Amino acid sequence: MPETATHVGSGKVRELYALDDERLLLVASDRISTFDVVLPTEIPDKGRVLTGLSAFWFARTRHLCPNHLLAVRPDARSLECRRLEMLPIECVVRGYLTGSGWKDYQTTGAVSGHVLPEGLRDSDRLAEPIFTPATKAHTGHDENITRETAAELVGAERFAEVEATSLALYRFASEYAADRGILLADTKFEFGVDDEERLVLADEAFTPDSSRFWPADSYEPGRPQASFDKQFVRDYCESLGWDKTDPGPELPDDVVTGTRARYVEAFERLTERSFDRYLEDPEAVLR
Ligand code: Q0Z
Repeated sequence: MPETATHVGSGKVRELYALDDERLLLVASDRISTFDVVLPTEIPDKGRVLTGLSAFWFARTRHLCPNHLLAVRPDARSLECRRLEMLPIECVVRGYLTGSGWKDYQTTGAVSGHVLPEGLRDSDRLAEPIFTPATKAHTGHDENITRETAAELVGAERFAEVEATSLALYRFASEYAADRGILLADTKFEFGVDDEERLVLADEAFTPDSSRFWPADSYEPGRPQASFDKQFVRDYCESLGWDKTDPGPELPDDVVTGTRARYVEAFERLTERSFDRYLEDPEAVLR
């Protein structure tokens, strides 16, 4: 009998289904967002690239933290996962100062309570990666919170554990990616807790939707960096003078093709596997 999946949630570009009491199905669509708006044009295989990358990183970081991954489905865009009790914070690690971290630093000299040296520029590399937790906003933007506030939300002991684990995961993946020409400027994790109270990495891991991917060869601090995956889309949207409110513009074929190629390039550089091979045998990315 074919199993039934109950829709339980939607992200901007992903869907979540319950398979049973213990298992979820996380499905990555080919939708793309820019300037916080989901565009009407899809990028073919984007969801498969993100699912494959996430699965790859879950497999390769198991020595640092257990994770929720149970299986990659044959469609190459769906992950079967263990259902967990999720922690109510976003766990962000920043190795470079940009985005909301750069914004907070300019206003206050600090990010999530980490007081940083004076004189830093947009996109500067930090001397050490910092853990900058954020709230889970259901509407609008996540807001950076202090480590103290995060510790109140999850408990001091659990906080110490998610901070240390997040930093270890970031150090591992950012070093690996940098060796392959991709800077992971920052990344966002979500953790859950299993029925034995063990901390488990959940959601997605080191995808271009949960991390900033920058091409290492054009990195130049002092300005915003080109995005490894979305830069053609951003440049095209900027060229239109679109006001960045919904609905966004349709993308022309050359922007779609170029963007798909960048996603596939990120997959192939990081996994050192052919993307076509991934589509033929998705679970091979775990080995
Ligand atoms: C993840 C999300 C998405 C909408 C809940 N293993 C898990 N156990 C329990 N809950 C979750 C997970 Cl991953 C969980 N989200 C984020 C993902 C669509 C929301 F694809 N929400």
